[in-house]
Amino acid sequence: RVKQGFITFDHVSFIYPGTTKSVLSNVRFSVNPGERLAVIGSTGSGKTSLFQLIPRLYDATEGEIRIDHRPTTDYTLDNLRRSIGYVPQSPLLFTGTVAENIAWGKEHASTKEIIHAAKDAQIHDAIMELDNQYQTKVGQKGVNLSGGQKQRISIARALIRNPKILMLDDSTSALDLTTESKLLHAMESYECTTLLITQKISTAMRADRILLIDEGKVLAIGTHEELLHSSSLYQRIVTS
Ligand code: DCP
Ligand code: MG
Repeated sequence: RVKQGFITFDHVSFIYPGTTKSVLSNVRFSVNPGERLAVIGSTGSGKTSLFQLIPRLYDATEGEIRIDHRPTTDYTLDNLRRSIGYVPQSPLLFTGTVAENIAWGKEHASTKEIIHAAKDAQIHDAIMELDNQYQTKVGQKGVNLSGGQKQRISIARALIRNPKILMLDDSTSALDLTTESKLLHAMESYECTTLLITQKISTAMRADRILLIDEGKVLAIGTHEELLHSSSLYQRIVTS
């Protein structure tokens, strides 16, 4: 099958509705089908905002975003979002069981698929330690889970839909290095285009390429080696 998930940002600028500050300015880059791109940049640089434009949680103020050569505005929102597995920076679980939270958004998910996604997301073992395992109630009225556990349930929720594009917003920040490594390895079998925002250079280095953004502008995109040679900010981040 032809790999899908080609993403293009074509001169994209963005201002939040009702504000005047330009959060993204003239952003342009492409991500190849099946490529893994790490997005790095300091706090407030616009990483989450950039992510939110892809499933059209907001629309670009100027420019165009295309997926597989079609503007995102040409897709129905339903079709667009169905093809994207988006794990937000602070994922929300709804009141329901762990299994329901993982299966959310996928019709007729089988127990086997739920467990498979949970294993890949490195959350299966923790679920098995809960009182009622996959039937444990979570969300506002359920057991308290750690931020990292919620992130991994949210990752399982994204993986189970076998998305064309997988987007992780700082989703591995709470994980220890071994668990993160296992997760990134498991994700490789999904063949989706992956965008991951991370604070950790060691994580970014595992991607095919790195996008460095600063104050809403793309400063550099390339491999770790390329950025070391081309970007003084990147050099500073790596050596700090
Ligand atoms: N912003 C805004 N309105 C919102 C969200 C953000 O005006 N609803 C502003 C705050 C920042 C800028 O947009 O000045 C970029 O915010 P992002 O959340 O996109 O920044 P990051 O994701 O890069 O920051 P962090 O690393 O802290 O998550
Ligand atoms: Mg953010």
